[in-house]
Amino acid sequence: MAAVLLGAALAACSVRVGGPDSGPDSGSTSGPGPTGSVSATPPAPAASPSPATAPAPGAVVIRDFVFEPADFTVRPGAVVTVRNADTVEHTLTAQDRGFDTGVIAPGASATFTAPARQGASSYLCSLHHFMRGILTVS
Ligand SMILES: [Cu+2]
Repeated sequence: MAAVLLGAALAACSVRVGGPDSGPDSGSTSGPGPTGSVSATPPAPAASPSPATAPAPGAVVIRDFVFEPADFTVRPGAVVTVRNADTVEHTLTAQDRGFDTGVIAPGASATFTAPARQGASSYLCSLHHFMRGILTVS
């Protein structure tokens, strides 16, 4: 550690970036060395992807007879996960039957494949027709 600090201090001194307190030039630096203007900062690690704690885009949760979110957008042909967080069975079914999760048991999840064509599709729960939403493929 001390060698690293000394090397950094010497390098800073050689390029004349060091501050006025560059310390003695001998190798007997006692105590904390010069702290100012150490340009040898370690390279920052590559940006790591943030952990996906929130529901990923394309994930739908059914709760209290409501699709959350009811209106959402996915890529063409995306596989969308639907989780039933309710206490009764639900489905997520396109009105034109272009996609359908089938019956999802309480606490279970299912997937469907979004249409390959861009556009908006109305969907509902085939068991509770008042549950509605719009899937947009874009
Ligand atoms: Cu339902």
